[in-house]
Amino acid sequence: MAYRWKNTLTRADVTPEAMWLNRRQIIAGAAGLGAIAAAGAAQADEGLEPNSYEDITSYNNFYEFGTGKSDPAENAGAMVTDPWSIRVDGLVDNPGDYSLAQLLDGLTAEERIYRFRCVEAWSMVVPWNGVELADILTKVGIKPEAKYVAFESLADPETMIGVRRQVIPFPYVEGLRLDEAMHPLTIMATGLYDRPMPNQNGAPIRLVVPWKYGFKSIKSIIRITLTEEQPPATWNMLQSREYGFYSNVNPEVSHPRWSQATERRIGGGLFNARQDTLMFNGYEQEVASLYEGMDLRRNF
Ligand SMILES: Nc1nc2c(c(=O)[nH]1)N[C@H]1C(S)=C(S)[C@@H](COP(=O)(O)O)O[C@H]1N2
Ligand SMILES: [Mo]
Repeated sequence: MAYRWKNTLTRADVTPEAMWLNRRQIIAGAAGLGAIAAAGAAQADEGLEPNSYEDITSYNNFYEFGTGKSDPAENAGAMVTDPWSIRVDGLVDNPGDYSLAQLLDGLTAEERIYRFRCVEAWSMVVPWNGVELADILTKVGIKPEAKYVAFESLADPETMIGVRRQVIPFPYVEGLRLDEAMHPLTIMATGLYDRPMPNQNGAPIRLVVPWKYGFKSIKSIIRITLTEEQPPATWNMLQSREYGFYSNVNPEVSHPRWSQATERRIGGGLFNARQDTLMFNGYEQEVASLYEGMDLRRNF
């Protein structure tokens, strides 16, 4: 795939956080002081070099289409993503079945270049396009009792070979605490590289939570529910000893079967040395305060 950036990539392009943090700061006033520091940190970043479109769309986890890394690219073409309807229910003011266009109406997608770290210890850098989940949630109206957000993926045996074979229980479900869901880094992505989201990456809309292991970033979402109780999450249900509800990227907390201290950057080439995994995947300044007072070994 020969897709290239339309423009030359500058340092400003690879630090979009700086821009939105600035915007938020203006809106949030004093609450944004930490955000300014975070924007500074983002600018001092190594200058994130996005993986190629080919890497991002050919090496995937999407068990609805099989467990192999190339299965989603091979099989996800069968999924019908238009029309697409999303049920919004639970502790919201405006529940209902929304078309994708209705849900996104009035919101403008922006680019976010994020590190993406799978619990399997590989990583990529992805130039997503999407909207902040907070903007969607604010639009549908959050009731004061809401404490969590639950998500559910499409599970269609007709078009999804992994669902037919029941490789794991479906539908795939995930959840976030409300403050995590409302964090400005958390987006609902509808595209990447300024193209519509490829099916294998979770078309037409998927969650991206860059400081958490990749499995939290649930794909092809058909339902969003605000709840008072912590919702179930697929990998946590399957192996709670290995996959916690929080699953924040943490180089100091090993998976029971492997270290999380380093990672392999996909597309790094033959001589690509493993690189150090960063606390909260490099977003520590932005998100650490969400977990103040929590034991990150117990709440892994
Ligand atoms: N519905 C659904 N969402 C999912 C998965 C899945 O199997 N089904 N896999 C997760 C895992 S383990 C990872 S690492 C990421 C992979 O996203 P990518 O293929 O866009 O890199 O999607 C996550 N979201
Ligand atoms: Mo993953």
